[in-house]
Amino acid sequence: MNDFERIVIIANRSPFSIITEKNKKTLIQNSGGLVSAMASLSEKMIPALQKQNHQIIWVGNSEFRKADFEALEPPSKSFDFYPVAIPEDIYKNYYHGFSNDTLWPLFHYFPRFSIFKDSYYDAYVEANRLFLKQVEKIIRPGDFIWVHDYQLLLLPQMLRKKFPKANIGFFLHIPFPSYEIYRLLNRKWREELLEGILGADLIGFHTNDYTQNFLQTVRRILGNDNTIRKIFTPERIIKTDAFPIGIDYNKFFNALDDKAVKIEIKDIEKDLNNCKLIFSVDRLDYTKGIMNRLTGLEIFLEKYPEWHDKMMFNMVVVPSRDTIPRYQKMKREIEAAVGRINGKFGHLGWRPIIYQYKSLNFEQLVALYSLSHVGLITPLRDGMNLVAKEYITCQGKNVGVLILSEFAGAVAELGEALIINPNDSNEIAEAIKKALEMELEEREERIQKMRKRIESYDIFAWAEDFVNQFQIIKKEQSMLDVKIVNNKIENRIKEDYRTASNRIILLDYDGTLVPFSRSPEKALPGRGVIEQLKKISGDEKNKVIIISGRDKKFLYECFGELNIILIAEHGFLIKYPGSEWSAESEMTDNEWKKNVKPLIKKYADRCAGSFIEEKESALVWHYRGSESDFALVRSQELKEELMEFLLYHKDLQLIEGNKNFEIKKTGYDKGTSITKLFQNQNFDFVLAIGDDRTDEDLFKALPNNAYSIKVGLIQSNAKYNLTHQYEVNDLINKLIS
Ligand code: GDG
Repeated sequence: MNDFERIVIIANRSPFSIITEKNKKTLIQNSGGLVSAMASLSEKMIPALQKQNHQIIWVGNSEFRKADFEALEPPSKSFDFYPVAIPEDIYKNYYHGFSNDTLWPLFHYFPRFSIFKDSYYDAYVEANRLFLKQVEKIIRPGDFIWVHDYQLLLLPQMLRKKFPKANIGFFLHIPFPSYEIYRLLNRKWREELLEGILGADLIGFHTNDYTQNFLQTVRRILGNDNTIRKIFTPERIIKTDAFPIGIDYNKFFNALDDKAVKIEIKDIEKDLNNCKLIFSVDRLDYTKGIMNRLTGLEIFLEKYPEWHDKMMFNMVVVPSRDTIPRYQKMKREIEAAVGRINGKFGHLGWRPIIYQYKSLNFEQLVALYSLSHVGLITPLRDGMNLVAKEYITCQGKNVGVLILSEFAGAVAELGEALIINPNDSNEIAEAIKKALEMELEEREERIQKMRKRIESYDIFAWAEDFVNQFQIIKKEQSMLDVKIVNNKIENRIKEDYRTASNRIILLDYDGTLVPFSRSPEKALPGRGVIEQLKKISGDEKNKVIIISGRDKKFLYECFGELNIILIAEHGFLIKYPGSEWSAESEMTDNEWKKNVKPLIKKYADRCAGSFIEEKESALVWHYRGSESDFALVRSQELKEELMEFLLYHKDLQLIEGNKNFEIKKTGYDKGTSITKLFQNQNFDFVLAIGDDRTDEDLFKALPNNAYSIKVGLIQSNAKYNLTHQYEVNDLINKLIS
């Protein structure tokens, strides 16, 4: 973490609450996944940070002011806390509303619970703005800003707009759902939320599945492609990755030797009456599968009466959001089910379920983890589930068995648990029996394997991994920064242009002179482009060339009237002003098209929105107009078939363009076609601009003094990059003005 001056954590939750007891105010540390994780992290980091003069700053929501917190003794010196005050009416719609009644159910695959209300979203935007206002006052250059969770999805982009160079990481603690679920959000919201997240440089999720869901959703909603989990926006490369959050392993493991924990263990043991203990603890929430767990237990008790009097299920439900009617209803249902099951199977000396609606202190929690023979964790969806990891870590002499839902993110790392589908009550019942009856040797083996993993990727390794990956992506971004045409480079180009007397300017068409369009015939040069081309080609010191993959008809219709050299079909055809078209190489054999066309046609027919373009020298399959994911699959299939075909046709080549595949003869390209132009010519200013892969041949063929510019932030043979297509027109205008 050495490269950053300070870490600024931004999360809705504040690490502390102020409570008043007997007229005395005290500061307590809040519970919950994120606060536990970050508190452990900062506690471990504090000595090092202080030595290096570094700090952890936490910005979170609270109704109290900073001075109120400073007046009280903090439970830990982990954080320098800056509260964000959110007026009550906004908070209600932002937190209980959009965060917990729209996003939370939707992201946990409960779309029917999601409420879509404009007033919720408006408050969400406002609350994110209030966070921005507080952060603005605190941050300094060099800070690492780490935004957390679903309450602040808009904040990364808000920060980016104000501080384009800021170091911004984002981590989502809940699942990122599939595209089909995410798209249920109103169009405006779903776009703005994704753009909000994309303000970060590094975006972390718990699992690879959530990462893939996010990448697919971004591609389908915003149209940004990705490769190896990197998203390319015009401005930046953004990295996404899986960082399965860990726990403070040593804190839990060492607690087993803690005196207070041992006392708790003795106390609980007394109450167990030699029964085997099944344990669960979770916040009151419909995602946690509490009712499913009870149904599974009921079946177990029905099917296996031999276990009556020999087991006990201690189910701790931690109060949460219980002012919301849905949660109140769920609580009543849970309590009714517990009463019914106890009534059905229990007797004076034994009840199968010990239900507690309260939170436990740390010692009680560890004691229960360590004493229980079975940890029963059955969420219907859970981002990660730290309880599962804590349970494994705290296995003492009993060596328990973890039963874990396949819908918890933790399952990706805890494959040795008994994995169940929480919707399958019979499976839960069987898993309980299996767990209770499992031999010690097998239990030990399973626990050891999982424990090792939890130990080596603990909360600190998680944070370090995130920060390391952050530094890597920042380096990658800065390598591109160096190449972006900034003011200094632009002035140099302008100055060299001004003083030169024999200039050559080579311009690609689609994606360079004009933006892409869904149908190529609609991507026509506007009046502005024609005017600037007229001007630049009207200067007798200039030789202007449009070098494109387009066919000769299109180029002639657009530019035939201008004093411009036209190169069509990626260098196959060339036309000087006032002359006819001539082919760069002989194209006597067009037989190959007869074989390739039916092959491509098959894919054009099977992929709605795609079509074939036939050029003199080439066949092109365009799929920009198709649904992107489907087209990706079809394009990979077509590629495979074409590659096989090309194995036997060495005179042909496949060019993967921007949303198109082109099959053409080998032996000429944009590079070869311009070599003639440079023969016996001594240009004192060379400028070439292009965005496509075919422009790479052009860039390679240029003399050393050339200014070659790639449009888009992609690695290239060009010397420089421009971020957006419209900047090409701006640059040309600057040269001619
Ligand atoms: C969100 C995501 C993700 C619970 N009851 C007591 C208590 N706890 C502590 C546990 C654990 C934490 O709270 C709960 O963490 P979870 O991960 O199970 O669940 P969420 O609060 O929903 O957290 C979740 C997490 O963020 C981290 O990214 O894993 O998927 O939903 O640490 O020990 N602690 C004490 N008494 C209790 O009664 N002392």
